[in-house]
Amino acid sequence: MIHIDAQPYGFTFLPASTALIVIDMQRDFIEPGGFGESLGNDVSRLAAIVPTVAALLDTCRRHGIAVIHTREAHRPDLSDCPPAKRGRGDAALRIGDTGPMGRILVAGEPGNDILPAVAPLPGEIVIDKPGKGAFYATALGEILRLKGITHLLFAGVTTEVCVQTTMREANDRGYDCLLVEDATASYFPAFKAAAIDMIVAQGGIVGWSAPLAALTAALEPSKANP
Ligand code: TIU
Repeated sequence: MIHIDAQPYGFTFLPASTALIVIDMQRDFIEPGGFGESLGNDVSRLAAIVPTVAALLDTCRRHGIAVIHTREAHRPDLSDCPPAKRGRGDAALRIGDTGPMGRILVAGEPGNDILPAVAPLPGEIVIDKPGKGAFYATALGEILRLKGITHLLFAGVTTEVCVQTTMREANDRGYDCLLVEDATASYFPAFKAAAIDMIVAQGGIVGWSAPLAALTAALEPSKANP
């Protein structure tokens, strides 16, 4: 058993029954010209976590923790994009419109790719999801069940939208969930802080939170205490 020093109390898991879910580390959210910027956000803040997510991926891969990536991605014909989602707000570029990185939030377009620094390795599962939560209208639940996964680690963007929505979906499905707090980011720092507070409040009503260093110290104690 691995024990992580976490909020609101220790998080205990077995690597063989744990998966890392990396949420939506896509150009559409992290680079100018994509969906995130079309919503009026300053996307520069999100790029800061890329090295931490890359280090988290490396740690999990070396310790036999399954890695699953998600992308917020719609079919080219937008048949899986509710009109209410496409119509929300007053964006100049909407989902499906053509921007500098191709069609906004559409599968297969350059902007929909995961950033090379945190790209999936061959054999790692990639879930395309039409919603904010990764369980809605995807095979994620079935894939986790078949793999015998009971514990989930979360990273990616944005903390209070797709990451928190997926953690809440997972929590209701009976998974123990830990947010790697420096491997997630929001366009709004106050929202990230509030999301973490909400997750760990009330004895971990949604789950746990800890920095990557706490996970690394637990998995590689000899490196933490040379
Ligand atoms: N807008 C925003 O903060 N996020 C999203 O629309 N999707 C994800 O969080 N991936």
